[in-house]
Amino acid sequence: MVDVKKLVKEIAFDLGFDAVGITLANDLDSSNEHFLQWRDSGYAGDMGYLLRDDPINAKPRKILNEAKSVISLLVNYYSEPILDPGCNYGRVANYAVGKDYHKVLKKKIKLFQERIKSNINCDFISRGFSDSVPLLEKSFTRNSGLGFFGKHTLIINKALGSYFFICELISNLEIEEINEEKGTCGKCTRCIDICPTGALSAGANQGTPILDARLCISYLTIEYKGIIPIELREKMGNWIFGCDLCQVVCPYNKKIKQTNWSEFKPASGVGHWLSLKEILSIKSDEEFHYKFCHTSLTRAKRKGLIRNAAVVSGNLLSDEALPELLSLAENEPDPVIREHVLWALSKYPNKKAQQICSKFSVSM
Ligand code: B12
Ligand code: SF4
Ligand code: SF4
Repeated sequence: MVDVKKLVKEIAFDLGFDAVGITLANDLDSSNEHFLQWRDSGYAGDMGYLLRDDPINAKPRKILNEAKSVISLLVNYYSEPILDPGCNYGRVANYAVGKDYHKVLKKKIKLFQERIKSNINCDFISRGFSDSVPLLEKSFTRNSGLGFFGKHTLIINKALGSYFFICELISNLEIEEINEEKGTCGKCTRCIDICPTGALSAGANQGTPILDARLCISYLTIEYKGIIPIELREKMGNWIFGCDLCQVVCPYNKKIKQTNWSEFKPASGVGHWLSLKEILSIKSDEEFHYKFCHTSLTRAKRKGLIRNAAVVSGNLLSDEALPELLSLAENEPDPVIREHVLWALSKYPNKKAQQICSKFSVSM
């Protein structure tokens, strides 16, 4: 008789996953309720996939009818950022410095499914994914014994910290649960205190942590497609894609190991810093696609990334970016890009920048 739990763990570690946990495929009613309250408060912004009428959320059997268990797999993506190269560069969040994790992990999960199937003598049915269906992945991960919710709303694992991706495998395997990992933030509030936009708060519901996505730099720079509210632009600082500040200050991330996954190392993707000048000079969607199609930056598209680069340039007063901003102000037809470019130029104490701003009636 095969020890399924042992087998699943062995295969997972053999494929390079950094941690594995198991929970039953039951509906998570209290998490679902919390989610619905959260989005009804408007905190989901305009992330359409979270606003559907009957979300999958906490119901694994909506994804796989025969579901008996949910296996959570963690993938450490952390790489130490090199020193800040200065005012001509925008910072990329750690999860996005290497290859696009959706693509890399999809292949890995498929291998995981195939290996389990070939090792057990029963019908094995499963669905696997990472961040591609609207299931409350963090709640299932917490229940599978892999960590606890930190006040930054991410899952913290005592060995890995919080810089990891979560993958889920929902299947008809009947496996015993792994006990919940106990842990807590205690009195610490560093992430709430450091967040430049005030996106984090200890919610009213038993102190359940709340993130207002509309204020989160990660949402604004990756998911949000429109005009970034003026009062939030300076608070973005040098973040051009995503934000890690609430993780950088977390004591659970102080002694973590760098990733073993070559795909997620900076050399496989764009790295931790992007030249503002290079981003602002991308002329077409094709050029953008050619440069970034293997990375997570595709989510922002050319328009979003140039918009973000303009804001960061205005915040850092990048000298290298100035000629590109001037050229965009004269020639770029997209109204969202133009709005942010003119805002950035209004920050420069430079004659040409001021002339362009008065030409387009922007107050300095
Ligand atoms: C939408 C989304 C975002 C949004 C909103 C984030 C958020 N915190 O909700 C934005 C764009 C802002 C975002 C940002 C980031 N994201 Co994101 N995101 C998601 C996504 C797709 C859905 C999350 C969701 O449903 N949010 C809605 C809220 C209400 O749900 P929740 O956070 O799970 O809240 C639960 C808890 O509050 C819990 N709970 C906790 N305590 C208690 C106590 C009680 C009593 C109760 C009842 C409930 C409860 O109940 C709620 C419901 O489950 C998930 C993937 C997925 N399918 O799950 C990735 C995911 C959460 N993101 C991830 C990452 C890596 C990031 C970033 C770090 C990327 C970056 N560097 O820029 C940032 C981190 C920002 C932050 N501090 O959270 C990882 C997190 C891994 C981890 N360690 O936890 C995930 C899991 C993707 C993945 N598969 O790896 N993200
Ligand atoms: S990712 Fe940045 S903006 Fe979002 S909650 Fe964390 S510190 Fe705040
Ligand atoms: S910084 Fe402190 S409060 Fe925030 S998640 Fe880490 S331990 Fe918890």
